[in-house]
Amino acid sequence: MTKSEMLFERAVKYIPGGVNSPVRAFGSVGETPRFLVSAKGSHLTDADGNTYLDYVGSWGPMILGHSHPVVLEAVSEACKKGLSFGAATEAEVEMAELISSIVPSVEMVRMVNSGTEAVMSAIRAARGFTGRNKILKFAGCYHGHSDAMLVKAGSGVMTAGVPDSAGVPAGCTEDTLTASYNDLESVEKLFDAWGYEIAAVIVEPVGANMGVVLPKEGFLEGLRRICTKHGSLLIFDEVITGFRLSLSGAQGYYGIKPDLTTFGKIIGGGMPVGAYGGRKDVMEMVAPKGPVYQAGTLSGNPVAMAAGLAQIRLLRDTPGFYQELHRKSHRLFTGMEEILKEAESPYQLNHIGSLGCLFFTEQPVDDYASAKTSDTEAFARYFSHMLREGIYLAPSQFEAMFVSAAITEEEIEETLQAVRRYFISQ
Ligand code: KE4
Repeated sequence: MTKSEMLFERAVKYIPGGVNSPVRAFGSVGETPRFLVSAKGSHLTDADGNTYLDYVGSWGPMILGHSHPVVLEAVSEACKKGLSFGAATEAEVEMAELISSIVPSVEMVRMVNSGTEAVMSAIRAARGFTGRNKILKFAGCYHGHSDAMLVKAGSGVMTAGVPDSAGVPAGCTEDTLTASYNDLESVEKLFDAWGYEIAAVIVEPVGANMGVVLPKEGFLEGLRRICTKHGSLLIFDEVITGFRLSLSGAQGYYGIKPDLTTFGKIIGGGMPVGAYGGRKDVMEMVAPKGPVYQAGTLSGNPVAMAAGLAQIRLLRDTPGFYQELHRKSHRLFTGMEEILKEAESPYQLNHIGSLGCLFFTEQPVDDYASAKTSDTEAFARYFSHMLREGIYLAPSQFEAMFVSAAITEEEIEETLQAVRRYFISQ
């Protein structure tokens, strides 16, 4: 038995499914989860000493690569002053000022501890501000695991093939409306029926939890127009795209101004951090300023702030960071497309910036229904091949490849050779 197998055997006795988050279980790819022991730059090392090129990056946070010395130093210095105070600190002010200076739509921001918490709180603020209850989401988008969002959710919910979750009373989801991604008509229909009862529309501006699905021309602009017309708030869930698609996320990339934005992952530099923010008039509804209650013992934790501040400042201050990241990512994804073409493979590759997804389906993927036509068994075979080639991909068809700045040109070529060995010299 490998050490990972032994550890997994122990883990399943005390942790549901042996993991602390379902997508890590490798369930849909029929492999034993690799128990990792360390990570540096673009590389992971597992308990058996195997090393991998990392295209998961802890599901997004590690955009700089792992164990960046500047981030580690910042965390180490913060630790020496104490781990948590449960009181106001300068670091939280610096983080709020930094986010507001980078993301123009964010006039005020509240730190929380996860993307789930950010979304849950943003929705509460939207309902408190508008006095309305309905929330419109899109099938295949994943916004964390708060009850109201577990309706046709993506990510691990989609991987498990369970459209919704057990344990969520109908009362928690009866105000959640679901439309089809990239289908403005499906949104208009729901607004025709519920218009002035809809508090907010929440959307991943680039879908990355049903695999990667890009917004069609006019889709995001249409959501902005419809929300403004009905006095509903537009919430961009930028937990994945935030600080990744550009320094100011998808909203900066596409030039759309949401009313609220949720953040996670990159904002914490690898530590547990989420945030929600946006219009001042909405955010001033949040306690203790306003009547919308939200709180958290470790919100704005000084060590987590140190990691997040160090990472975001590096993203802001490194000349040409995004151009270089996108240039390398483009080489990877277009190289994969060339291999698929040479192999006369019908599979689809969606990509934007440093996000990409190879769908094992013959039809273009632009929403939940088309993503679901993917052959997850075929994906599992590809996943296992790449794992044996030392390439660590997300263990699900319905997740993204996350390219980090630490990946080198040579490592991209190595990756393309591994893809080639799968599709051409099979
Ligand atoms: P967390 O609560 O996992 O920090 O964030 C929830 C969340 C919210 N919004 C978006 C757009 C997200 O992608 C996520 C979490 N993403 C998944 C990966 N697809 C996290 C991985 C996991 O669940 O372990």
